[in-house]
Amino acid sequence: MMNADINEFITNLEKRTPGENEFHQAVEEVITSVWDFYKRNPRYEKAKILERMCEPERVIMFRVPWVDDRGEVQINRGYRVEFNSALGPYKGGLRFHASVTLSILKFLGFEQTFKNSLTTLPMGGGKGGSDFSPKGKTDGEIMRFCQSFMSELYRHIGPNTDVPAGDIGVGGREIGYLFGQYKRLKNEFTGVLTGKGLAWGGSLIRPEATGYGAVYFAEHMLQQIGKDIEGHTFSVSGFGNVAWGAITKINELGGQVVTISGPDGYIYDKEGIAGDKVEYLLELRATNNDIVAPYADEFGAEFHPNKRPWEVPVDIAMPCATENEVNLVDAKTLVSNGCSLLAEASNMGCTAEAVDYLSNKIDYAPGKAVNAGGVAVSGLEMSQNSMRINWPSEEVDHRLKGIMKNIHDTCVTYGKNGARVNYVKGANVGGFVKVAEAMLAQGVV
Ligand code: 2IT
Repeated sequence: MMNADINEFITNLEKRTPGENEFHQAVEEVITSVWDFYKRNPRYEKAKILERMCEPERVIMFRVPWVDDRGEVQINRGYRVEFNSALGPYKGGLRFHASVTLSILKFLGFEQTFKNSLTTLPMGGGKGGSDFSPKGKTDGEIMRFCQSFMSELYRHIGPNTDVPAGDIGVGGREIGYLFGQYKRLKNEFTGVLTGKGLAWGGSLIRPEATGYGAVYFAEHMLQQIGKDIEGHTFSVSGFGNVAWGAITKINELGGQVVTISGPDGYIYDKEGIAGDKVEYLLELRATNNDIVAPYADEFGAEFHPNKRPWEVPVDIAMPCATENEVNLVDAKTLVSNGCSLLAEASNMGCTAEAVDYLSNKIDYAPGKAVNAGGVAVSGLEMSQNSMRINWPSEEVDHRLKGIMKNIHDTCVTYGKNGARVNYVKGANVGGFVKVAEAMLAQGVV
């Protein structure tokens, strides 16, 4: 039940930001979690910390013109939402996908602020991207798009100002083209982007970090209730970078993954997705077709067109694709089929109704805690760039493990509820406190 004050806050937000539904959804979840804590600290309210947190410090929107392979002029829209710099330079990914709108990037930038705070590394929150769809584009088209995008973005970012990275549709190849154009325009070789190639400033474990970190987090959730990864079945959605990293680590720890998915439907592989099948995901992604169906032909698995993997009975679910990919019906199906834990590796992977249902029924943790390993290793990439050194993979993985444990501990500290942990409250309050204190200390800015 929403209390009247929260209702009023959200109504005001909706008036100021009409139509930004995903942003409203992300704000409502955080506000509801932190409200009691906020009210107990009148200093926060007096300084209007929540109102300020909900207004991005800066939003940049720009035209991205480019020429396709047929010589036709194409126009996309580029964005960078610089949400909150209380804890450090703006930090967060770039998403290239047809569904990108200001609302999507504001929800992501807002979430990123609390996520980055949870990592304990000095990073503010930001997000950017474009409605450009890499689907079906050639390498040359992607390069020209990235160059045009950076020709505007470069004046707003910098290693001490704003450090973008990848997200959906932006991987190593795109970061390379973006970095090349930044370097050319600025005549500076700096750590202005993360997710770089190993030979030119990237960090070991960054590609794996989001998925590995999510599985480390799920492992802590399981340990909290006296269980383990080993011997459990998992459903995973998506087939991109996050799914790949999660599946690799689940296999390593003795779990079995039986699903992946794409916009075209889902794969059910009863034998388990392991070995060569996991590496095949990288090939599938490199085709730029954004379909998962070819996996079924390649390995003789079931393909279920236009459906989501949540109807398959499993012990543990890990959404690794995109926002609102688990709705209330999916959540009920998962639980009635015996699923006892859902660790969200996608950002806001569950709808608000699904979150309400799941957090009362099973162990559920939100993306801002579960997937923070990705941006955490980006933070470590920034540190290595500043020191001009490269840590070995064991060092990075060791730090990643420590950070994920720490985030889990923070969730327990702020979310403990009898024998159980309310991970939504734990992550939101835990992320909020540091940002709020830093904002108070820095005055009305
Ligand atoms: O959602 C995320 O945390 C990311 N896409 C990674 C951001 C980053 O700066 O590495």
